[in-house]
Amino acid sequence: MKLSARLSALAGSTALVLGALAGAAPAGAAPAGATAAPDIPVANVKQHLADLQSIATANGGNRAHGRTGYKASIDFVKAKLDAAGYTTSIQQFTYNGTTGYNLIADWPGGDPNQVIMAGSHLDSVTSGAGINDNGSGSAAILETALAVARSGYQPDKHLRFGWWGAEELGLVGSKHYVNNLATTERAKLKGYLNFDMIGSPNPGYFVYDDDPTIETTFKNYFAGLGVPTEIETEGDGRSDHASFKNVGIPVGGLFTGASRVKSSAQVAKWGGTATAFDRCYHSSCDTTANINDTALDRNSDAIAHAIWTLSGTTTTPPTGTVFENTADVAIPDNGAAVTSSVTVSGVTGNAPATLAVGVDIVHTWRGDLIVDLIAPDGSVYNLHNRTGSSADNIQQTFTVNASSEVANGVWKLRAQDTASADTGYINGFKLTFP
Ligand code: DTR
Ligand code: CA
Ligand code: ZN
Ligand code: ZN
Repeated sequence: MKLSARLSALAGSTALVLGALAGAAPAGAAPAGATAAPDIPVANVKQHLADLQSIATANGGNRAHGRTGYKASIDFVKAKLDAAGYTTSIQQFTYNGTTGYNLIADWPGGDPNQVIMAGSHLDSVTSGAGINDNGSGSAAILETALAVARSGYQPDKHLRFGWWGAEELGLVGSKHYVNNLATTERAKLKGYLNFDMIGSPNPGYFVYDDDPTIETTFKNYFAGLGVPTEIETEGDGRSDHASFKNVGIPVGGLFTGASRVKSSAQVAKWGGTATAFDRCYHSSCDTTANINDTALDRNSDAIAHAIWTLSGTTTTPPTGTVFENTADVAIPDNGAAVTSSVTVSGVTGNAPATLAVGVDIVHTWRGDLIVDLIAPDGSVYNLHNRTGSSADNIQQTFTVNASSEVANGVWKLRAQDTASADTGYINGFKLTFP
C-alpha cells in the first residue's frame, strides 16, 4: 500500500487531507515554479531523421504530398505516438486531386480549455527526402512528445502536437486544420509553436517575432546558452504558423535559415560561412547529411523548454480539499472491474466544472484498461478507454466537468483490464475540490 507522505495515520479506505488546514500548504506540496524540461537526446532526433530518410529512399526518393513516401511518414510518426500513450487522429483532405493527411496527437490530461500546440510540416518537396525541410522540425517535436510521455509530465495546460501535410503547396494541411476547427476550439489554443527547418547545415538562430511571450521564452533559452538570436524576418506567411496567426491564435517558433546567404556579420556571430544557410533547400541533397547536429540539438532542447514553460505547473498542485484513497486494489487480468472509493463530505453544493481526478494505476499495458470515474448518483465519466497500447501505467490528473453532480457522497474510480496478459493495480485515487 502506498503511504502518501501527506496522509495522517487515518485508518480505513478514505483519508481526508485538508489543504486549507491551518493555512499550511499540504506536506509534500510541490514548490512553486515550472517543472524543468528534460534534455532532448539529439541522437534520438537523428534516428527519427534516419528513419524518414529510409522512408524516402524506399518510396521514390521523396516524402511529398500525394506520394507514398508521405503517407509512410505519417504512419511512422503515428505508430510511435500511439505506443507512447497519445490520443492520435489522422485528418484527411484533398488537394490537387490527391489525398493529404494531417496527424494530430493529444497528450491526455491538462486543462482542455487551455491548449499549447507544437507543429511541423511533415511533407517534403518532390525533389528530395526533405530531411532539414522539414524532417528536422517533425523529428524534434516527435522526440519532445516522446519525452513528455517518458517523464509522465502532467502540465496545467493540455498539450497537442500536429504534423501537417502539403505545406510545400501553400500551407494546405494546416489551413485545413484551422479552417475546420470550431471557433470555440480555436479560442482554447493559447499558443501554437511552429518548427520548419531547425537543423540547417550553415545555421542561423532565428526566433519568430509574433507572440511576445513565446518569443521571450525562446530568447531566454538561447540567452542561457550564450547563443545570440535574431528575429526571423524571412517570413510571415512562409510556414504553417501563418494559418494559426491568421485566425488570431498566438504563434511563435524557430528557424535556422533556408536559401538566403549568411552575412559576414552573422558569420561573426554564429560561425559557418557566408553562403546559404541551407544550400540544399528544396533539392535532392536535402538528406541526413544536410543537418547541423549542434543546431538540431539546441533547437530540440529549446522546443522542450518552451513546451514545459508555456504549459507547465507554475503553481503548487491544486489546493483545496483533497479526498484520497491509497489502498492498493488488484485489477484482475482480463477480468471483472474493480473500484477504489472515496467518501466526500463537508463540501457545499455541487462538484466543480474542473474537478481534479488524480489517477495512479500501476500496470504493464495501459492499452488494456478502461478507467471511469463514478459519481455518487452513479453517473459515469470515462477517463481512459484502452489508448496507449503497450505503454505502462496511468498516472495523471484528469480534469472532469462534474458540475452537475452533488459533491458529497461516495465517488468511485473503476478500472477494468479487458485483454489478457499484463496485470496491475490501483495504487491511488484522489479528488481535489477547489
Ligand atoms: N517555406 C518553408 C521554408 C521557409 C522559408 N522561410 C521561412 C521562414 C520561417 C519558416 C520557414 C521558412 C518551406 O519551404 O517549407
Ligand atoms: Ca539535447
Ligand atoms: Zn520547403
Ligand atoms: Zn518547410
